[in-house]
Amino acid sequence: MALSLERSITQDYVIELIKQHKRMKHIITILMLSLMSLGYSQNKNAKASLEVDGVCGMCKARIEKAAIRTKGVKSAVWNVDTHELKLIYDERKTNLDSISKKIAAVGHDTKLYKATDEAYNAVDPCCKYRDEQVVKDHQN
Ligand SMILES: [Cu+2]
Repeated sequence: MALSLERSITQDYVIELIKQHKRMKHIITILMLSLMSLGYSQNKNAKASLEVDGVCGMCKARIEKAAIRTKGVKSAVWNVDTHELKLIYDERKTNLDSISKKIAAVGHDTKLYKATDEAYNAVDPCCKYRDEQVVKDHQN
């Protein structure tokens, strides 16, 4: 009597363990699948370009520094003639919106965000890209 009771407890326990094991396998499969789909949809080295206003080498340094300091940005190269900022960034960590905000915060207008007057006023006099005369001075 005692023996058969013991056996059935052990059997129940084993059955429960197997059930749990199956459930765990199921959960792990779902987790793996969702992680894989995340990995496919989010690029670690996404490439994009963003229009950023500026006029000179100092602007270039300021724009690129602000972009690079944004977490997830791996490369930032701004072209003074085309105003194009070429970016390589980790999509899991940042996006164009966040990068644009960081650049606007140091005084440079982007296609997505305009710098506040306060931020714009803080840039050096030679960098006043909203001033037509300053822009002209840089064209020769
Ligand atoms: Cu400048």
